[in-house]
Amino acid sequence: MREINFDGIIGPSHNYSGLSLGNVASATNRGLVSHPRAAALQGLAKMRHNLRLGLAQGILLPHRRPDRAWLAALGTDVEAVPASLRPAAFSASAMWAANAATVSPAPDTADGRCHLTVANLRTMAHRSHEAPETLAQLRLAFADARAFAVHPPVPATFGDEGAANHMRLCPRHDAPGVEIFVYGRRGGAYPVRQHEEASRAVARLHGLDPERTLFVCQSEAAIAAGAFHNDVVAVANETVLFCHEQAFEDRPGFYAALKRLLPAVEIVEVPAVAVSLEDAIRSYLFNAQLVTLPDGGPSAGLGTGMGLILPEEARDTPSVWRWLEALVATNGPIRHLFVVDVRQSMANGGGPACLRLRVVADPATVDARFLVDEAKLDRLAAVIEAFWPEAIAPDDLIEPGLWGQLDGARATLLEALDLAELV
Ligand code: SUG
Repeated sequence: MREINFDGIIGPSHNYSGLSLGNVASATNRGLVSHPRAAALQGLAKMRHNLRLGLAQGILLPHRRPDRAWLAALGTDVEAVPASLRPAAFSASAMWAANAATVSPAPDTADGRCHLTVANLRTMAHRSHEAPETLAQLRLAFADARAFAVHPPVPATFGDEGAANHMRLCPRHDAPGVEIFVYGRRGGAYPVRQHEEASRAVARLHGLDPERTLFVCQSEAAIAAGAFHNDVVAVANETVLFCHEQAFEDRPGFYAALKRLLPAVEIVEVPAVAVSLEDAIRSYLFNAQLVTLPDGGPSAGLGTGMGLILPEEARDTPSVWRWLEALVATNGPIRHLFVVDVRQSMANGGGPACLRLRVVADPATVDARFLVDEAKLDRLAAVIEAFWPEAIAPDDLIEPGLWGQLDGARATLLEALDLAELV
């Protein structure tokens, strides 16, 4: 059993429509010309980087965009859709796989299976229609019912944003852990996306031990500063919680509960005097992938310990980079910094960790079509090079020629993966 990161392949309709209120990057970059081909290749390069560290890598596929079924349910179609709805029907937001589902690995659950609950993403219109396709993909990838249980979304009355608001701490990935659900109550001028009732429902559906499950309120200050998901201000891996001082509403209460449940926990907290919430959000310091480097794997020369896979924006933000360099010099649990270029996704508020869904499982129990090695990444890159649009300006979304190109690009990718049944 090991951790597998399933990255969302960035779809051919990737564009900047400024759809996410409370997501500073999405609002700031509204109307810019996007580069879907470069975006998807950046995503593949991150996967390749992580494979070369010896990590296990999987993929999730772009959804059908424009989403004609969603438009039909709204009484319209791609020709007649009002301008107010059009960008939502075209969004490539399924790329942010951390919002696909919440995952509880087998060692934590009552029936000893890995449970996944698809997120309803009901707060943002453009994300609210991801769930049916996500469910179809997860049912295929995790079809082995002895190893997995895949649940449909909880009722949309209660907003659920998936793994972006969930953390797991454990002695080792394959040992029972403590699962932490982070919900919001207030967000200043911004919407709260994760509802406490949704978190509690997911924990029940997954058969988690109430004694080893925490429900923690995200701080209003963090949401109001632009941390629309908890994974913008905190990330956990095995025994390490890496977070901003202002991430949680009741910080002492949460830390005390966590230390009681997992005495080995190491809390690496970044003080606001060193890195302001604003710098943390601009740089996506906490949206790094915090990973355990495999013993004896390709990364063996680096020694042991954990590494952070950070966006370039973290290196470009002086307060953040200073703090990180001091962190790795202390020889604590986090020893390595890796920088990847995911600027196209970052400009919509999605960093390295947003792009991946973590699943702890035996890779042999996963449908192999959803797992990648470098040769498969080469094949995917060739399809993207040939079929993904080079650039999209928001006004291009009205062009019928683009719609056909988007359908064809996705169909070609699915065929290359032997996943035509998803077309
Ligand atoms: O839901 N951006 C996404 C970013 C999701 C990041 N995921 C995590 N933090 N796990 C969102 O706000 C912007 C799309 C646009 O504006 O066109 C967007 O949906």
